[in-house]
Amino acid sequence: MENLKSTARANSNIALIKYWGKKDHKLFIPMNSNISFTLEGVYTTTTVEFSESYKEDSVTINGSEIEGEKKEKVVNHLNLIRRLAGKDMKAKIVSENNFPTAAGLASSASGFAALTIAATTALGLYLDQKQLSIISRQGSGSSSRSIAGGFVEWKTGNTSEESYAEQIAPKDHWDIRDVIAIVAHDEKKVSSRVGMAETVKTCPLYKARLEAIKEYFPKMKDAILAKDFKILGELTEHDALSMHACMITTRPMILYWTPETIRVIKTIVGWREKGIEAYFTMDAGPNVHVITLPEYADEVEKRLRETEGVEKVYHCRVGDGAKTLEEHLF
Ligand code: 2P0
Repeated sequence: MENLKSTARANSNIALIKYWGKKDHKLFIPMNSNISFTLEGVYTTTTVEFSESYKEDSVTINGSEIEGEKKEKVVNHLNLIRRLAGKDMKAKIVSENNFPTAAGLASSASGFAALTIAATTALGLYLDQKQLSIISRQGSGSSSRSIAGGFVEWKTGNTSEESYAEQIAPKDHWDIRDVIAIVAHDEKKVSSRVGMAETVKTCPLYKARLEAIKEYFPKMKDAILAKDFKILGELTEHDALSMHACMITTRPMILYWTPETIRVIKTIVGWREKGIEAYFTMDAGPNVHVITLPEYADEVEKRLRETEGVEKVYHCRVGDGAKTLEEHLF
């Protein structure tokens, strides 16, 4: 009996120029090219085993077997990989996030990147990073960026083959930090997938966002290559505000912020006026990611822990890309 098993680990990532909108919903091709850096230490580990003895796919995340829509996303992704490998065995999947799901950090980026690598490796598909990111992209867009380490660009494109993530600069190029302030841990009311589709359809500001990105995207890339932190920070904040402005002006509105989000944003602006080089960005949720330099990072971490409304703080460096591990979860 054929028995094929592999384990992979992928870090999460934080976008500096965000992905919020698809031009192809089936292929997950983003409206705009986007840029992130991979986050060291916030990761998903996943073991996949294909076997003739399994009658059904099973998916266990953080100790609980999942069903319904969440499972369907995983099974659809496995089907894509099974088709590529020409195999039809069912699989057992066990996955662990090293951060609590309740922490409010997105797990789809690290989760689908780890799943893509574990499942393709288990089925004996030997793929390069570009091919892995094209496959991962179709499970969850942002996961295409977590395949690579360091600073990463996910290109839009007109075909599936053109839309993949690749490294702009390795992690050793520049030591910058993401100090994450967790301010709330409710399950989000609007998923990114549904929310971004509504924004594309109904937001009157969305076209202007895409036009503006065309202009500042190359500037962000240059800032990373030239290690110009001021430009990187200003563009990061501006892009996050542009995305959230589009979310808020979607019908019906998508408002992820809480009063704590705004308190942290204003606090960071205040620190900056006093000489701490730190900039904020937020994803599809209320938590605030504070992008800063190593010389300020410990102070930023300490101050965030003391800030009212902040429940937990993670301090992340630029991380490595996804990789296979020898040790399995089962
Ligand atoms: C990003 N986000 O660039 C942006 C910022 C959320 C806000 O990528 O539909 O979970 O699975 O492709 O990847 C979240 O989107 O959505 C996301 P799907 P995904 O990080």
